[in-house]
Amino acid sequence: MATAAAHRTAGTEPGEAAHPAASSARTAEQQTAFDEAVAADERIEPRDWMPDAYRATLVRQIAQHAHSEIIGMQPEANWITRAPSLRRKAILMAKVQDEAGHGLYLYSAAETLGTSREELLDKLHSGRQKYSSIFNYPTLTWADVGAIGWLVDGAAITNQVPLCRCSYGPYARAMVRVCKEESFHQRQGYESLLALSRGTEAQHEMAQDAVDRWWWPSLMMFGPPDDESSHSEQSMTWKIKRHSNDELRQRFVDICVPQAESLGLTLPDPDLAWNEARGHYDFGPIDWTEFWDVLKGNGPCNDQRITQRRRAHEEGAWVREAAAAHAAKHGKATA
Ligand code: BYC
Repeated sequence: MATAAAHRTAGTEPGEAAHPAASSARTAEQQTAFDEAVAADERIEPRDWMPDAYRATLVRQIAQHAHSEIIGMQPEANWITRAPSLRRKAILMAKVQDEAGHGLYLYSAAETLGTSREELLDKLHSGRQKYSSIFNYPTLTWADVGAIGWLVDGAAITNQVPLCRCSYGPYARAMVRVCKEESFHQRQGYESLLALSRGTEAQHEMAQDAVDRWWWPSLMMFGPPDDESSHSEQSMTWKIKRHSNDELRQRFVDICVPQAESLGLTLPDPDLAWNEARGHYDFGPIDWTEFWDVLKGNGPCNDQRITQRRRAHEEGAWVREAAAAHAAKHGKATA
């Protein structure tokens, strides 16, 4: 808790006059305490006072993140029934289940900001909130499951490890567990791709084709370039984000190039080259028109993903009702 905790706690003190001047002085004090806590790298907790825009930004980002986790189950679940062995099937089922768990941690984190899960899901289903662009691409072959693990989970970890130090406590803590699981996912994707790459010629080609299709969309996951990122500057001041989109994208490229070499696969970018002066790999231009188009709903699978999500929600209504009835009955019995 911050040294200035007393000022940060939300609400009016008992007996405090609701006079406009007194109230605006109190808000200024709370704002100062909030700024000091962020500057001192302390965590902001649900009961602490926070600016409305900080709360709204967190709800937007955490909701988008939670939605990505549960929509991300779809392209992978597509291959559960066709996994090439019982071992691969068991691993994939566990991974898809983990993504549902990540969604739950994140919806819970968003609920601490005073917004209900129903409201967030309603906004997802009606297109008022987004999910990650990456999940609007299809999983065409078994190798796509490996490519998602290696590249998509790899990009997710690169983005999410700094979020473990996010200024908002519940989000930061949820990220710690998510990152541990994501790093396991990344390794299993790498191992699965390696097996294909070292397999028959056809398997090697399948792995290469998957990497060719997932590479550029994975780079887009980090969001638009810094000069087009509307939220980055403010989110970095609030220490919600610790690094800019371009910084994290570069970090990811630097990690992937040697990994691709070890896999015996190539990355589909003729401009990839080590730049001694920068100490980083240079890479070619990203097709941002494609990114914005996918965000507008025109990606290959946008309609399919949201239709399937709405259907799953409707078909699961009886489970939610049964759980609520059980909780009410149990509550009565306890009383
Ligand atoms: N996709 O100002 P910017 C996973 C939007 S789950 C869609 O840079 P910000 C996994 C952005 O919302 C991966 N939209 O935004 C799951 C904004 O639009 P609005 C999900 C995007 O928030 C299952 C506009 O573009 N990870 O890995 O500062 C299986 C301007 O952008 C995207 C997270 O959600 C995108 N890629 O930065 C396997 C991580 N990028 O809202 C794996 C948490 C940008 O103004 N989120 N937009 O209409 C973040 O770190 C940040 O929100 C972002 C974007 C870096 C993604």
